[in-house]
Amino acid sequence: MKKFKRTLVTCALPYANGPIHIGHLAGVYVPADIYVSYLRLKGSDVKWICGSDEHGVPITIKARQEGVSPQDVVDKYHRIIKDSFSRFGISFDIYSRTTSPVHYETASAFFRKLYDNNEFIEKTTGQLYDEEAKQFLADRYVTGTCPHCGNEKAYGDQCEKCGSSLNATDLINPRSAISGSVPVMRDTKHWYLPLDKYEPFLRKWILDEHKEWKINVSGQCKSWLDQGLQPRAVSRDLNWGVPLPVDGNEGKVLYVWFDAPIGYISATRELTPDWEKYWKDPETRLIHFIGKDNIVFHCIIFPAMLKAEGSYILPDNVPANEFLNLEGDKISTSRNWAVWLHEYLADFPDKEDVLRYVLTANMPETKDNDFTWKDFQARNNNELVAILGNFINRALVLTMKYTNGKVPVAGELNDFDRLTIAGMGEIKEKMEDAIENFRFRDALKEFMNLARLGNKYLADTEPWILIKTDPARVNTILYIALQITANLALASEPFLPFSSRKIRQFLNFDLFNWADIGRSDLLKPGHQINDPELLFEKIEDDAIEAQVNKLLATRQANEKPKAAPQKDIISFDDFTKLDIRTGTILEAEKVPKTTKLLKLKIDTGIDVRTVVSGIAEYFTPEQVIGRQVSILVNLEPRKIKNIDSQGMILMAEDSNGELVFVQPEKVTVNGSLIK
Ligand code: B3M
Ligand code: ZN
Repeated sequence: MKKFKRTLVTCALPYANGPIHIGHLAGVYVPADIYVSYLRLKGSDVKWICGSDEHGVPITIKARQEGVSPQDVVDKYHRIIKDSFSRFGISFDIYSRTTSPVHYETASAFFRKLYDNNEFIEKTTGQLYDEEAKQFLADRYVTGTCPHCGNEKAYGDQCEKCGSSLNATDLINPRSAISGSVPVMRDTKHWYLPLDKYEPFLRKWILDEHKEWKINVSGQCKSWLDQGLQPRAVSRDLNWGVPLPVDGNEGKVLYVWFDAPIGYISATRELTPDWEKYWKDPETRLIHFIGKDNIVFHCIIFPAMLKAEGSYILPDNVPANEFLNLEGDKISTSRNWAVWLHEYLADFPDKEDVLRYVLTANMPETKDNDFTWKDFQARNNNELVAILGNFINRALVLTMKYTNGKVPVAGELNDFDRLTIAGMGEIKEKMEDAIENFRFRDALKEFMNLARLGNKYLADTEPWILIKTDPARVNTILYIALQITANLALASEPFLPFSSRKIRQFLNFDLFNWADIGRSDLLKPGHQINDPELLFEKIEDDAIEAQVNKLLATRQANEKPKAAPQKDIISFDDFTKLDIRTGTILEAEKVPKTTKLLKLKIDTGIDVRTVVSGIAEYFTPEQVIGRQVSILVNLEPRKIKNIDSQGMILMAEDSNGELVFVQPEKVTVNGSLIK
């Protein structure tokens, strides 16, 4: 593999429309943290970039749901995300955001350069438009059936089930995610990146020049390339995003997947004046850590953008992970089916490394995998406590007991001693190979083999027995056990940074180079260690039951259908136009040749009038005669099945679609004003 002078690592920019969950961590951020930490320990020149992805339709949908502005949404979740990453030890060099001024400037300039070089195809085409919401529907504003796999919940830009990237007009039976209505086609102009023009280059670059990429990544790229790449719109009719830097196009913004990857560049600009060294010098190795649903954007679209711009390097590897599921079900923000990082940190204080360990041990590196709370408890108790914690504790407690915490002088080493020391070096090589090839589960297993090596060494030499007869031999054994402990302090840093810090504190040791792993002279004779504490504690059943019950409650809540999203905000003046009164149903009969309609005669207190109401599937005429109801009396009269209907009675439709009357809690004089 080519030797590079420096490495630039990026992580997918999480949408700032919700917190971070374990799927994000296992898919993207923990693997990247292990990798960057390893490079730092080796003394490499590495920069690690991330930030919040703050544009795009998911943000505006969340804002609509919460009745706030998109900026309010991103400000809230940017803060939650950034804080939880930091508290979990995810050590980016910068965590920026795509509403930053530097990003707007960088993304606009990037687009403008391609525009000025006539890289884009300008096209006016029919786009889906919601006449109720008076808005074009792009990306997640429209859902429908995926033309490739039949998933009925595909989005306008992507199908999460088969990973296909889509244009909204590809969807079968599209529906507006805003009003639920069937969209119409309306012409609008957009700018398209001619991906087809870059197909030969991309095919050669990915399939010939990067055969080392993970098969799940190159496989997905190959299927897109084989389907034939189409020009892709990189602008949108939205009022939230980086404004299109072309005069006369107010109301148009850059497509979020055009601007977001440029966020890596703008964040690097914020981080260092040397940013061009990291983005334009071929001596830099660029690596994107992402989840599999982002492969097309990082291996096809962004590289095509970079190629078109002409001055940037391309990613050298994109080690995308697959998905992590939770208790056998897909993690879902909308269904709240997740273990949220900020909630985990609150429920399990000082156990950051337990989650890091379990997510690494279950990392979905080549196929989807599952997180269960039972497995979380088992790995903590049977591996972290029983193997790693047990060895560290025994080595340190025995040293406190037999040498008052001083590293003893070692006597003559025997074959077993030498074999054990050699084992440390072998394990180090296997860890390095695994990390450098993005196999973090294997790397963690090798790390734990280092702890197993220590446990075996103590079990086979039994210093607690020898102490009675051969204290000099015990000194040698403790000396080696302490060197293994120091090696574990170093080797644990990428995987378990919080524990690494604790072990170094116990050892009163702050050496910090990967190259020193494998050495058996890290702690010098006479060095004084500190009083040890337990590195891990058992997790009891009740803590796990509480988490499982929390998920069960979530599942039950999900089974209860959700209330429809709030409609657009109206003014008080709008509300005062409604004239709603109490009224009594005097007569009722079914409307012939219909199943849903009743013809009602209602005393409104103002007059007696006819109203046609769609309640026949829920009430018989007999059930409604004499009932007092709420009636909107100043609704424009409508002819329904040739009957003049003057007004509307108010019904409440629950989430099962059942209708119930909205009526005063006790009988009032007809015509009483409802306000
Ligand atoms: N915001 C993450 C996602 O698709 C997306 C990544 C952008 S990386 C430039 O969930
Ligand atoms: Zn699909």
